[in-house]
Amino acid sequence: MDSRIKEAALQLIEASTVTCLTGAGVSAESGISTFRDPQSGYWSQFDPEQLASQRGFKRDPGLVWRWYMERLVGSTINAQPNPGHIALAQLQNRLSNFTLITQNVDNLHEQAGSTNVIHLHGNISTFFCNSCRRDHILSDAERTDDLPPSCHHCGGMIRPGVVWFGEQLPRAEIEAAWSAAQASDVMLVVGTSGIVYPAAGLPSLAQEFGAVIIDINPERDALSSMAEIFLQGPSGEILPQILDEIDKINAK
Ligand code: BJW
Ligand code: ZN
Repeated sequence: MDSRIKEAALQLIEASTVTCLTGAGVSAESGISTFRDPQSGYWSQFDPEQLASQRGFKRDPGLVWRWYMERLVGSTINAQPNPGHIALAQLQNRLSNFTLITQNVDNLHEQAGSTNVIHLHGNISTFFCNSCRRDHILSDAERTDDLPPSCHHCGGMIRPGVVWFGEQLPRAEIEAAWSAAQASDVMLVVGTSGIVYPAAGLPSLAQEFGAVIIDINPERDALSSMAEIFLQGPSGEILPQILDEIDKINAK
């Protein structure tokens, strides 16, 4: 493993443009459940279509609302950035042209100090009306309600500012992510199962355009097989080791 950490550090230092794509796994060590882990993942308790889709929201708005409010408290009030988030924020200062793209709806990258983060799937702390799409500021009382609040303008249901299955990703974010992937010399992929498109297509796009893929994940999967460097383990342990190695090389 040591030699692969060194190899990853060297690739990152030598790259002119580095892009990082993160998924739920980077926040797992902050106590936020991933989506597809069989023991603790959200999808082990619920059908994704039932919760993260228009159809699911219309069928049972209360269930979807309570699920998001529980996750809002878990990810914004109770969770802190872990050493993986902190190392990524430090990498931004060490490497040239570093772009961080996340599928996560928490704000832990920003809390760790990362800036200009591209959020492909939105943000769980923002809200808008599912009918007229106007923004909504959530009150404390609304957060603890069993049903979604009503829009002050049209009476429609308020929903979290996240991207559900079947919905378009925000155009500016996906275009920025696409450009960053195509320009990358190295793409660091951290804690994602690589199942959900279009985000899952970014590593292969970067590779087609010549990028070296470094994948960090405790589990082997399709992404680890296509990666030039696979670092098996939790990102909260591996990313700080890469950062240390970069600092050692730079100090020589
Ligand atoms: C660790 C760790 C540790 C654990 N350290 N790692 C092409 C082919 C097939 C289907 C499609 C396609 N293109 C589009 C689709 C349909 C669909 C899709 O992809 N479906 C697939 C399931 C097959 N995509 C969409 O619908 C997207 N929209 C779209 O494409 O629109 C196009 C359109 C065109 C025309 C009209 C209309 C639309 C939208 C996708 C939105 C995804 N939304 C969610 C919910 C967001 C809100 C919320 O948070 O509730 O986003 S789903 C969920 O999955 C969430 C995540 O961001 C996303 C990705 O999950 P992620 O991050 O990879 O998590 P996990 O749990 O899967 O993996 C965690 C990983 O961490 C694992 O590998 C662990 O091993 C690892 N790990 N501990 C490091 N300590
Ligand atoms: Zn409205």
